[in-house]
Amino acid sequence: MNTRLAVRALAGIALVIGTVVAAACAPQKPKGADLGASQSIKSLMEKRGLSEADVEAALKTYVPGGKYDDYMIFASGGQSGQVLVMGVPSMRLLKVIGVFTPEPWQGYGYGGDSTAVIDGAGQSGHKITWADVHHPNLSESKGDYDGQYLFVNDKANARVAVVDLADFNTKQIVVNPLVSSDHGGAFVTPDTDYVIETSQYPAPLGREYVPIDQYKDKYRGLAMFWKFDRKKGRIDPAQSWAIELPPYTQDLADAGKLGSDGWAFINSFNTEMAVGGTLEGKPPIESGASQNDMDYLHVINWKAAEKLVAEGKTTTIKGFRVLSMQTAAENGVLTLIGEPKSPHGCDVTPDGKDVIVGGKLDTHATVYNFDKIKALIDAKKYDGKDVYGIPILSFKESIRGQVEIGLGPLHTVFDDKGMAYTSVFLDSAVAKWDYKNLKLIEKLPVHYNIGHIMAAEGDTVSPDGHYVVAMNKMSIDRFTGVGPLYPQNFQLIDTDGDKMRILSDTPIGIGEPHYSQMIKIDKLKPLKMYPVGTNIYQGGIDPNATVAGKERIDRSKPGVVDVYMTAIRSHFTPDRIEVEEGDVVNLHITSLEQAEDQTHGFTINMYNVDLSLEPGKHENVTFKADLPGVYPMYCTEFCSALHLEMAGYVLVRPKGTPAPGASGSASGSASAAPSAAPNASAPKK
Ligand code: K7E
Ligand code: CUA
Repeated sequence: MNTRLAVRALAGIALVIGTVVAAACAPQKPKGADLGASQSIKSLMEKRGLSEADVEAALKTYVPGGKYDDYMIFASGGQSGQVLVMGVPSMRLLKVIGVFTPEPWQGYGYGGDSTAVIDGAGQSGHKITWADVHHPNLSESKGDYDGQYLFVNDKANARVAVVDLADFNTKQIVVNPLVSSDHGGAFVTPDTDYVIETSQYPAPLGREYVPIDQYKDKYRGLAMFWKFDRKKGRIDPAQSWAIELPPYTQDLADAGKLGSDGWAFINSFNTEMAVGGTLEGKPPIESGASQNDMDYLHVINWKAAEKLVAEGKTTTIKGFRVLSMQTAAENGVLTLIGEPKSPHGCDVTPDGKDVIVGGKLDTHATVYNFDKIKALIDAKKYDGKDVYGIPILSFKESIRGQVEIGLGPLHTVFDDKGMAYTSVFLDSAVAKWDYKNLKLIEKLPVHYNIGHIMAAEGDTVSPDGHYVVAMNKMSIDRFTGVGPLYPQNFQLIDTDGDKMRILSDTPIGIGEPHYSQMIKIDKLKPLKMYPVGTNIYQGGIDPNATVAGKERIDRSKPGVVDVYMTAIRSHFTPDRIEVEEGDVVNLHITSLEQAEDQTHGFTINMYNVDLSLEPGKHENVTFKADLPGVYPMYCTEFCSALHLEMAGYVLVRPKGTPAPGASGSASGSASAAPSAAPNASAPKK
C-alpha cells in the first residue's frame, strides 16, 4: 500500500528533521530521493521501505513523550461496553473507561461503590454486564462541546450512561423500561437540557408480550427525552418523558441547533413494517424492509412536546410520562417526510439550517432544509397522512437538493470551511462535498467499509477542521494477523490540504466502535486527585471516610464487622482483619495520598473484591465472609519500592471458634511492616 500512499503525496513537502530543513515539490519521486534529508534519514527510509509520503505522515502525527495531543477522541467501544479515549494526531490510546462492563483496572464493578452503578443497570431484574455501545456524545453549552460530560447508549439493552469528565468515571446508567433496544442516542440538545434516546427495533411499549401478528397495532417506537440535571451531573428520570412513535424502525437521530433548536430529527427504515418469518416461508426482514422507495424522516418539535407534557397531556407507562403519537401528530409535534431508501445517518449542519440524510441503498446525500420544513408545518401544508394519521410533508418541498455521493452514503460530519464529509460504506470512501453549494469535491478511498466518520468538534456549531477519522469496519491487509476476528481500523485523515490524505491506521482491538467524537484538548479540565475521603459516586466526603490515626475495627453490631481503613505508601491500616465465618464485612477504605498519580489498588483473595484507590478516593466494600480461611489482601498497583509489602490478611475463622487474643486490633504489634514515610519508599514526590 506504500505506492498508493505515495501517489497521494502531491502537495509541497516541508520536512523538518532535527537540523535538516528541506523543501521539495516532488510527487512520486523514488524513496528518499530529493528530500534534502540527511544521509542517515535517507538510509533509514530505505531500510524501512518508507516513502516520502510515509515520512511526512509520520511527522504530522508523531507526538513525542511529554508533548500532548491537540485533540481527544471519545470512541464507542462497541460490544466491549466501554469507551476508548485516544489522542489526535498520535492516535495513542490514553484510557479505556469502564461504562456498562465491569473494568478491573478502575476497580469498576468489583465490590466498591461503583458496583451499585452496574448492579442498578439491569433490565427487568436481569443483571446485564455488557453493552453494545454505539454513540458517545459530549455535553454541549450553546451548541459547543463544554468538556464536562459524556453520554453513551447501549443499543442492545436500551440504556444510557453518564460519564463525568472531571474524573473520566461512569457515574450513572439509566435504563429505559419502555423499549427493548435503542439506537438514536445519546444525542444532546444544544445546552444539554435533554439527552435523546430513540428506540430501534419496535416492540410493545413497556416490554410486554404481544403476538407478532399484532405488530402494526401494538408494536411501537419511542423517543425518550432524558432530562439532564447539570448541577448534579445526573439524568433525572422523574423529569424525563417520551413520545410514542409508529413502529417504523427508528434509526439515527440528531438535535437541531441555532435556528432549529427545539427540534429533533430521526431517521427510520422498515416503514414496510416487515416482521420476518424465514422458517415460515416469508421473506427475511432485510428484503421485506427494502420494498419501499421511501422511508420516513421524523421531525419532532420537542419544545412543543415539553409543553404538552407539562400540561399533563400524557399517559404513564412504567412510571414515565408518554405523549401518544396521536396527541403528537395533532399538535404539530410529530411530522414525517419521505426519505430515500433505507436511510442511516441523520446529521444537522453546524449552522442548524439543514439536515443531511444518507441512504444505505441510495447514492445520494439528501439535504433537508429546516426553514422549508418549518414553513410547511406552520402552514399545515401536508401531502397526506400515514396509516397512523401522522401528517407527511412533501419530500420535494422539504429539501434543498441532493448530491450524488456514491454507493451507500451513511454518516456526515463537518469542518470549518463549509465542507461535509460523508462516509460511503459500499464504495469504501470518504466523500468531501460542499453542503452549501451541493457539490461533490473529492473522494478518498479508505480500507475498508467505513461506517461512521468523525471530525474535530464536528458536531458543534463551530467545527475545527484539520482532521477527520474514518471508522472502518474491516481491516483486511492492514495489520498482522490475529486470528479470524479482525480489529476495526481508525484511519486518521488530514483535511488541511487541497486533497485529503490518510495519515495513519490504528487498529481497535476491543469491539466495534460505531461513533466517536473529537474535542479540543483545552476544553477538558480533568482532576489530578480527589480531596481526601471523596466518594466519587455520592459526591463530597464520604461519611465513613477515615482520617489518619482514627483507623479502627468496629464489632458493635452482631454479625457485622465495620473496618475503617486507610491506605498510604506503603501500608494499609489495619493490615490484619479477623472475622468469623458468616460475618458481613464492611470495609471503608480512604486513600490518604495527595500526590499526583499515586494510586493504590486493593484486592482480597477469593472474594472478587478489586478497587482502584486514586489519591484521596474513598471506597466502601461489603462482602460476606462465608469461606473460612486465610486471605491475603494487597495493593495491586506498583506504587512504590515497597509496593509488594503493601499487604495484609483477612482471617476468617470457622463459625463458633473463639477469637484469638489480640488479633484484629488496629495496631497489631507483630506487624512486620514499619510505617515507612511516604518519601522513603516512593519514587514520586
Ligand atoms: Cu454503526 Cu451509528 Cu449504530 Cu452507523 S451506527 S456505522
Ligand atoms: Cu500501594 Cu502498591
